[in-house]
Amino acid sequence: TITDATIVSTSNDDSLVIKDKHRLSDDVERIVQEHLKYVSEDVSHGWDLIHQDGEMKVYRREVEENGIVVDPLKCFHTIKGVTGHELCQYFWEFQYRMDWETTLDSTKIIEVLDPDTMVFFQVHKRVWPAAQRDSCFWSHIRCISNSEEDQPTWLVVNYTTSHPLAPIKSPQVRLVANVALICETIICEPPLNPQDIKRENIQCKLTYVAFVNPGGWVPSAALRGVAKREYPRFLKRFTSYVIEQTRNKPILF
Ligand code: H15
Repeated sequence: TITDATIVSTSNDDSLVIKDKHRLSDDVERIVQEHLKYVSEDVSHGWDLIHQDGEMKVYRREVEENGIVVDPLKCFHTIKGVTGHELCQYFWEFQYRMDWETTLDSTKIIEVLDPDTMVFFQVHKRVWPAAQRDSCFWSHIRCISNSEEDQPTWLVVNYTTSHPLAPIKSPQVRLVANVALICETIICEPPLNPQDIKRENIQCKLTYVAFVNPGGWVPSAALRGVAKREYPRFLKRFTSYVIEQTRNKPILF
């Protein structure tokens, strides 16, 4: 029976999926919908292009809250030879994280809320002249079918939450974040038979957005310098990693 405690959605192959709700389901739903709305807002007003390298563009808006830098960040990239499902899977799955992350000392799963939603506790590398940071966030992966013909949109959202298994222990400071990776697969010059699609026929349009509050004062120039260096570095390293990992594997649509 389908009750208020279940969520009905469609999976990648359009079959119905029924999931039990959990204590954070409503939050997850709200934040996912916010990102889907926000992703198509353009960056022509108020955003500075802070880095460009080929297809990769990194924009930021300078914003401070009580003297703390909380600059929203929006990155666009197009990656040849991989799908949105593949990018999102490698970004979301715990087992690959330390292969591509260079800004972490550790990561662990502290709760599994449903097969697509985990709570992580991470300790970040101390990268600027300030106390070390940690983070606790739910991480959710989702496939959204737009129409019968189009490839689905895949996304991962990481959103700060509190958790009894992750108390804040000073002097460590907690980062507050709302981050999304949103991916759309494009089939170029599609062969007549879909079975014949090769990696050279696919590319993926990626949007990565991050709202990160450092959780305490950090010198503005230092923080902005770190962000300007580290986000492009992350995008480059992460996407190269996925290309490398998937090269000789069957395409995961
Ligand atoms: O998104 C990235 N990494 C994921 C998976 O590890 C976690 C991230 C997150 C960050 C903070 C809190 C919660 C979740 O979504 C890639 C992150 C690249 C980080 C580039 C570093 C920018 C440094 C300035 C921002 C503050 C520090 C954030 C690490």
